[in-house]
This record gives sequence, C-alpha cells and structure tokens, in this order.
Amino acid sequence: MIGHAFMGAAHSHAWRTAAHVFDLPLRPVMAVLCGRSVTSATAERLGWKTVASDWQDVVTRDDIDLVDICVPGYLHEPIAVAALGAGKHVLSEKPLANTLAEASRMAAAAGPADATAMVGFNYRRVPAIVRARTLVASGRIGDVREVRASYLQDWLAGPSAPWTWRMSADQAGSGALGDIGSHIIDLAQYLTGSLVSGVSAISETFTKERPGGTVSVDDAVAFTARLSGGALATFEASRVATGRKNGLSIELYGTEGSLAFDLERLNELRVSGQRVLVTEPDDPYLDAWWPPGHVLGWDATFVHQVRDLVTGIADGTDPAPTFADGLAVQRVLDAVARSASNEAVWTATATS
Ligand code: SOE
Repeated sequence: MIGHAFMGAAHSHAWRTAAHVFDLPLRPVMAVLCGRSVTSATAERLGWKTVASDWQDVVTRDDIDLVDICVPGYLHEPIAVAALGAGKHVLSEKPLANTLAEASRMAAAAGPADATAMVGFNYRRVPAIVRARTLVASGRIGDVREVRASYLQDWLAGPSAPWTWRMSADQAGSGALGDIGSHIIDLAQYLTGSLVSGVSAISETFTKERPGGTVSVDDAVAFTARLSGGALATFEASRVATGRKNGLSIELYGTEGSLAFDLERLNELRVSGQRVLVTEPDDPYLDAWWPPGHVLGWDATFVHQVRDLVTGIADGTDPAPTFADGLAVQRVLDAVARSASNEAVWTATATS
C-alpha cells in the first residue's frame, strides 16, 4: 500500500479484517507499507510487515501482487500505470485521477492488462446501496425521473482550518467536487445504470488563504444534470456545510416509487417512504456479518471492497467500479469544472 494517512488507515483496517469476516478465495498478505516518511511503528500499528520509502521500487517487486494507492490524486496515474505495466493488480483511491487525460491513460493501461484494476468508490459497497441498485434494475420504482444527491461536510467551514494537499489544485485536481462530489456522481450513475450526459454548474472558494497555504480548489459546488436514461438530477458537494460531518444523501424518484438513502443511517433504505432495515442474511454481504439488526458502520464498506477485489482477482474478472467506471466519473468532474468556470452561460436575474 502506498500512503498511510486517513484512507491508508481505512484500507489497512479492511485488509486486516476481510479474511476474518469473509471466506476469501485468496488470503491477502500485508507485505509493505510505503511512504516518504512512514515509520515501522506506523506500519506495525496498521498491520503491515515492512516499510519502504520509494513507490517505484515497490511496484515492481516480485513479492508484490497488488498495489493499493492511497496517496494524493496527482500520484494516482504514475503509480497505477507503472504497477499495471509490471503486471500488478491495482486498487486506486477516488477520484481516479486529477484530470481527464490522466484518467484516460489509466483506463487505457487497465483495459488490456491481465491484472485487475478497481477504483475505490466504497459507497457502492453499502448493502442498502446494492439493494437499491437491484430494486432499480428490477423496475421496482419504474422509470427514474429525478435524482437528488448531496454530500455535505464542514471540516473547512472555519477559516482557521489548516491548508492540506486537498486544497491544492495541483495535488488534488479539485476540492469538494472531486473529493466527495465524485462519490455521488458515481452513485447516481451506478444506481440508475445511466450516465450523466450534461451539466450546468456553479462553485465557490469562500476561504482563499488558510494557515499554511493558498486554496486553489472549490469549497463547494452545485450542479444540475441530465442523465442518459432521461432523468433530471441535482448534485451538491460542500466541505463548508456547517454542522454536517459526513452527510451523503441520494434520492431517486421513479414513475412507480422512490428510494432514499442517507449515509448517517447506512443500514436503512427508504422505499417509497417506508423505512427498510437492510441487515437480513440475504442482503448483500450480510450473511458473513452479524444477526439481523446488528448494524454495520462506514468501515465495513472498505472490507466489502477488499472482498470484491480479491474475489475478482481469483476469478480473473475486473470487479466494478473499474477504471472505466472511474473514467466515466472523471468525464463528469471535467464537465462540471468547465461549466463552473464558464460565466457566459450564467443567467442573471433582472435587477428591477
Ligand atoms: C474527506 O473529505 C473524505 O475522507 C473523502 O476523501 C472520502 O472519500 C469520504 O468518504 C469521506 O471524506
């Protein structure tokens, strides 16, 4: 695994746990934790056997079969392309890349490779989300007419929150848009089985200077969209939504019914207004966990991600979301950024 911050810790937990919960066809061995300043103590705490400081050395090593990329976005492409070129399986954190060109090159490298490549849109692994996808695909809510999606956090609401790489366009590509907007774009496309075909966006950087650096990405973005299946959609992503910690919500309205999901109640799905607890043994992933009603948490999504990735490697298949799915999200991120920067299409209201 390259990287060892927040996502590195979440992925490490999943690599440690998956084989204890699921009957995996292959047993992951957590061989090397790689980072410029990683210590043996960190590696030991997270469950890794050894440490390395140079990703170029790690991705070609004979004793490495899979590379898990948990570093800032600008490093996704070089690491993934090198690892796939060396025949390694790859799991890359989201969004797939910082730019459409980088994401295209990653998808092109993954396409012909024998290795498996997956992008870490972990919310596809919430049992209630998988159940929602099954309900939409079976026609339970009819034709989807409207999608409402929002992802709201507040860790940048105050101007004193320190600058990090996530506030740098060079390192992160974009702000709330790529970091958390990418999740709801992926979910909307996954749940409806259609693609975003066009957008109209606005975005803002409310705090331009922070302790430690200049902010070159958006704090918040909102956009309307059309989906290829005919639905209208609205999306909001914010890291300055005061009081909201990790509020991801997505609602689908169809001709026959509706579905609503809220990450803060991740074991539940609202089906045409009725609350359904998604913790039965026949619900996705649940047979391996606890008895009905013994709810799961955010960390389980990463455990499920490892389970599906390892199963895909054993089967020789690319489990979704593939790099092609990551590229499909990147096309939307690119369109939103272009739309938000294009004041020409902005319609001002009359002043009198
Ligand atoms: C930070 O905004 C973050 O950790 C995202 O990067 C994750 O993808 C999201 O799941 C939680 O918030």
